Amino acid sequence: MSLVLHNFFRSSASVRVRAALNLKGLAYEHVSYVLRDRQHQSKGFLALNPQGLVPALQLEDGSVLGQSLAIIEYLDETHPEPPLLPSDLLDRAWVRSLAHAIACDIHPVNNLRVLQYLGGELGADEQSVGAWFRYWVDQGFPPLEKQLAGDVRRSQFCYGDAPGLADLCLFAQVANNRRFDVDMSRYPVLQNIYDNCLQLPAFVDALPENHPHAG
Ligand SMILES: N[C@@H](CCC(=O)N[C@@H](CS)C(=O)NCC(=O)O)C(=O)O
Repeated sequence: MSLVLHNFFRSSASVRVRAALNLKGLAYEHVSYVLRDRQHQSKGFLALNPQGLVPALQLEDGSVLGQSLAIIEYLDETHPEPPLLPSDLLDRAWVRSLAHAIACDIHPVNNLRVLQYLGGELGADEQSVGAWFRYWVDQGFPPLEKQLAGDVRRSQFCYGDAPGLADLCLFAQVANNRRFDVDMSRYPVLQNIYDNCLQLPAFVDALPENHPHAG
């Protein structure tokens, strides 16, 4: 059995894992879920991943892993080349801290179920939902921009000249920002890292619009 990625084309947590699999050169199959149709809440998917969130990666032995960062770190530990985290322990923690600033502090408040709750139960109109999304990005991105602008370890990517865990999270977030008209001119360092990711097929192939089941 090959690797199977349960995912949704537009999901940014899925984009992170797709790019990681691509960087590692690992082949995988897609099973796609349309989140707006609540396919990720189906009995079948909940049996695989009781958290009911995508992505989930089904391994060769049939076991299933949820949570994109756990999946990426598992892939990095089982397929160490190219590494997605630095070898130095302090630098590893630094890269994780950048990744978590996005994956733990920005992404969760802008997740589909949060936006749906705002637009549904709380009656927010489309404009307000967009403003909410931008507000939380604009809370999280300025400190990230400042941290990376002042860090000598940054080069083409968040850490050095090869992409890693933090770039996967940044790339997915910036790609998602496009849907909500986030003003990226405020974040030249982050935009530059995103642009550098776009030079690599591993990232381009992971974009929502290049997903085999996009639409
Ligand atoms: N912390 C999780 C987040 C996963 C997550 O929230 N995925 C979103 C798509 S990006 C999802 O499944 N949303 C479904 C929903 O909001 O109902 C991870 O990193 O994998």
